[in-house]
Order: sequence, then structure tokens, then C-alpha cells
Amino acid sequence: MNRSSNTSGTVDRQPPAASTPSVEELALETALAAHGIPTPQIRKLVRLAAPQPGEERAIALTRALAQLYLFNPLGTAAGRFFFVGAPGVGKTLAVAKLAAHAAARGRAVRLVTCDTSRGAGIEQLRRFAATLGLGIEVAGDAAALGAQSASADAMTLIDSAGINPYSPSERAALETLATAARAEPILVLAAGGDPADTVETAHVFRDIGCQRFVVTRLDIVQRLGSVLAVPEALGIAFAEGLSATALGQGVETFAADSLAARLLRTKR
Ligand SMILES: Nc1nc2c(ncn2[C@@H]2O[C@H](COP(=O)(O)OP(=O)(O)OP(=O)(O)O)[C@@H](O)[C@H]2O)c(=O)[nH]1
Ligand SMILES: [Mg+2]
Repeated sequence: MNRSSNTSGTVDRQPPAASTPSVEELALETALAAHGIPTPQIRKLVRLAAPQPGEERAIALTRALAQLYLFNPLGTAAGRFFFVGAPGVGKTLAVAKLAAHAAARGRAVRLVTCDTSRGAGIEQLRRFAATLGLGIEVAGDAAALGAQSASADAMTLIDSAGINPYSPSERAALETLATAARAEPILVLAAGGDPADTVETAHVFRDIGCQRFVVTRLDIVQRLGSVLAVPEALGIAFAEGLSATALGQGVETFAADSLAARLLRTKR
């Protein structure tokens, strides 16, 4: 309710007159609504993306996204990264693709898996690694992960088994592994699906310590509502976006401008 005072000193209880949205605001609203982004988030983005005179829509949206969300890619950084997520979201492929990306840019890469409950998990990573001319290390439990040697100059990517985020015992087991690994947990999320479901899942992994997330399946999903809902609700940072099954392709460093281009479905 608008409680601004008027000239007689009493409080004016009239609601503010709704301003008519401009053509530009309507066009942006329509583009964002097509992604299934919830209305309050659209309103916020449209408000922050009010274009300066002569400014392109993509530039204005880039400004709004940069103001609202964090972008913090892994790139080729040295360090230990522990990839976590629900079953089948693309963790193993993400590990392999990010390894290929970093190795192609000269970074030493170590590949580790603790997904030893199924032989298939190990073999899948081993096959990807062989394509890259790398071996893999198998560390099936907290003790083995904890006993791994450190290598300050390498990017060490650790694959894990998918967990049911609603299972307290699976969550606790994953947290134990992540702690033992002395690694930053990175959430892997598949694009598409219901925004509320995605946020609930992401919330569980945020509580395990994930501060950034990698998005998979951008090649086969058109709507980014569920992806946008995660930083909006949880404040965690966009890292990379993945959009191909081939190892050497489709690693996108998320940034406000590339995300704006995707949201407006324009080619960059
Ligand atoms: N088109 C496309 N397919 C993907 C992408 N990421 C993963 N996939 C496919 O999704 C399936 C599952 O990928 P995995 O990497 O095995 O998923 P995961 O999370 O490791 O699975 P679990 O270890 O069983 O939990 C595979 O068929 C992948 O090829 C992507 O970005 N685009
Ligand atoms: Mg896997």
C-alpha cells in the first residue's frame, strides 16, 4: 500500500497508479515468460533491464543479469572439484568435458571417480579419459579419497554417484565423501524440468556446500526457467553450461551476456 504523505499531512492510502508497460518491457516480458520464469522474477528482471535510450535489449538484459546473479566459471583453474548431483543429470560427461576443455588449454588434469557401486560408472569415465589420453584414479570411499596425494598445479575433477536428494542417508554419505575429498563440491543440474523441483534439489546440494553449478543438456532444452530459478532462490553462482555429448565441444562459460543471448534466443 502506498503510504506517502500528502499536503494535508495525512497518509495517502491509495494504491499507486499502475504504469503502463512500454513496448520494450512487454517484449522482454514475453521473451522471459516463454522460458517459464516465474512472474515475480520476470518483473524484477524487466525493471532492472529498463533500457537506456538507444540501448539494445540484449545489453540491457545483460546488465540486469550481472546485477542479480553471480558468474564464477571453473575454467582451467587448478584445484580439487567434486561433482555432485541427482542420478543421470550428466555428472560423468560434465567431468570429462570440463577435463577436455582444461587439458586443451594446457592445464594438467587428474580424473578421479568415487562412483564404484557400479562397474559401469568407472568404465564410462575410463573410456572418456582414454579418449583424452588420461588415466583415472578410483577412490571408492572416504579413506581412499582422503589418502589421495595433492597436486597443486593440476585441475582434479572427481566424479561421484548420483544421490536421491530426499534420502538423508545418501546425503550424509555424500557429505562425508565431499569432506574427505578436500574438494569444492560443484552441483551438476540438468536444464529443463520444473523450476520448483530444481530449486528443491539444488537446495539440498547447496547445504552440502555447493556454491556454484554446472548446467547440462542446453542443446536439448529450450526453456531456462528452472536454471534461472536456482540462483534466484539460492544465490549460488553459474559456472559452465554444457551443450553437446561430444567431449571436445559445447562447453560454454556462463556470463551475463551469453545468458542474455540464450534467454532472448539470439545468436552471438
Ligand atoms: N544431449 C546431451 N546429453 C547429455 C548431456 N549431458 C549428459 N547427457 C547424456 O545424459 C546421459 C547421462 O549422462 P551421465 O554423464 O552418465 O550422467 P551421470 O549424472 O553421471 O549419471 P549417474 O552416474 O548414473 O548418476 C548420457 O546419455 C549422456 O550422454 C548434455 O549436455 N547434452
Ligand atoms: Mg556418472
